[in-house]
Amino acid sequence: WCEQLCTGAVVLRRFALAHEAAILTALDGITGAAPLRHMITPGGFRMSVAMTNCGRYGWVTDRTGYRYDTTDPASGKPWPGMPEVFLALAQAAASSAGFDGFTPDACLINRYEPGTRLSLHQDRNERDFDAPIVSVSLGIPAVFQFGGARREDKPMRVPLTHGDVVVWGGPARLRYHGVLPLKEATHPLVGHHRINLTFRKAA
Ligand code: MD5
Ligand code: FE
Repeated sequence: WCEQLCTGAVVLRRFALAHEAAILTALDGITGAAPLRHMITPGGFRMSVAMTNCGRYGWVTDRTGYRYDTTDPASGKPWPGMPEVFLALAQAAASSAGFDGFTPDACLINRYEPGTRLSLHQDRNERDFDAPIVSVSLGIPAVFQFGGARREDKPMRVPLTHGDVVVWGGPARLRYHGVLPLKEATHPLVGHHRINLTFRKAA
C-alpha cells in the first residue's frame, strides 16, 4: 500500500479510507461556509476545477495573479478552520513518509467533474519548499501526471482512487504535475466528482 514514485514522492494507497465519513462530513461544513467556485486565472480563463479552502491561508487566483489570502474573496470572511480530522490525517500521512512535524496552514479543496483536467504546472506560491505537500484523493478515479523538473519532461501516469494519499516532498516538491481529463464515473459516497484535498505550508 506504499509506493515510492521517485525520491520524495510516496503514495499511501487507501490511507484516508478509515476516515472517509468524518472527512466528507467536515467537507460539507466547509463548502457550506465557503462554497466551491470556479476561479479566474491571471490570463482570464475560468478554471474547470471548482475550488475552495480551509485553514489560515487559502489559495486564490484572479486577474491580478495567484496568491494565498487569509480571507475568502467571495465573502470577505476568513476561510473556515481546518477540521481536526483533516489536520490529523495530513500529519499522519506526512509522518509515514518521513516528514515529522508537518504543520499545514492551508488546505486547498479541488472538485473535478468528468471531463475536467488540471494542466501541467508547479506549486510555487508557498514560502517554504522544504515542507512537503500532502494530497488526498476522494471520489471517482483520476490519472495523475507526475512530471520532471522541466515542463518538457515526459510525465509518468499515476492512477489515484478514493482514499489514496500522496506525500510530495524533497526533490518531488517542485516537479511539474497535472491531472488528465476525468472519465465519466460515479462513486457511492462522493457521487459524480473527484475531490482532492491539498495540504500545504503556505507561510
Ligand atoms: C490534485 N492538485 O490532484 C493536485 C494534488 C494543485 C494540484 O496539483 O495545485 O491544486 S497536489 C499534487 C502535487 C503537489 C506538489 C507537487 C507535486 C504534486 N509533484 O511534485 O508532482 O488536485
Ligand atoms: Fe499543483
